[in-house]
Amino acid sequence: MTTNRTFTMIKPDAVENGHIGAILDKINAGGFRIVAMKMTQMTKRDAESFYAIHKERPFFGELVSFMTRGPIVAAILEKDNAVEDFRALIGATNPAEAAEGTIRKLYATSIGENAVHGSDSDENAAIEGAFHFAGREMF
Ligand code: 3AN
Repeated sequence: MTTNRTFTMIKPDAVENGHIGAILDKINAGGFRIVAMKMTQMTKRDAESFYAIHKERPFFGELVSFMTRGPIVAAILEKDNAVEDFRALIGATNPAEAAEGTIRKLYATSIGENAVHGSDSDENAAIEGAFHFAGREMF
């Protein structure tokens, strides 16, 4: 089943570099409605749990320390075909391979510090959204 929601995080690098506003502009211009949003900081335990699927990957430790080093902006976004359209808007994982005009091309610095997260499936969008937000925080 396809749902119309995805989950995103503006990651610590983009927050540190002052790109929250520019990234939210791209999200609005891309036709996404913001269903839920907050600035927060993940604990080590949060990040290890959120990225548990990557725990055997060589970059797992680096990923956890990066994602916990400062605040993030977490949000749930709504649009028809949200997961796929948002991944197109953010661009490839590696900014060097990301298409012109994508959020990662514009604001990411490396494959590890790549400015934004976007869910890779409807199932993960629901899991990741519920990880960060209670039902009463979704509008
Ligand atoms: P995406 O975020 O595009 O779905 P994934 O799911 O393959 O990419 O990776 C999750 C996160 O892990 C990435 N956003 C990035 O921060 C980090 N990551 C992925 N590949 C590498 C790598 N080769 N070296 C360091 N960090 C990586």
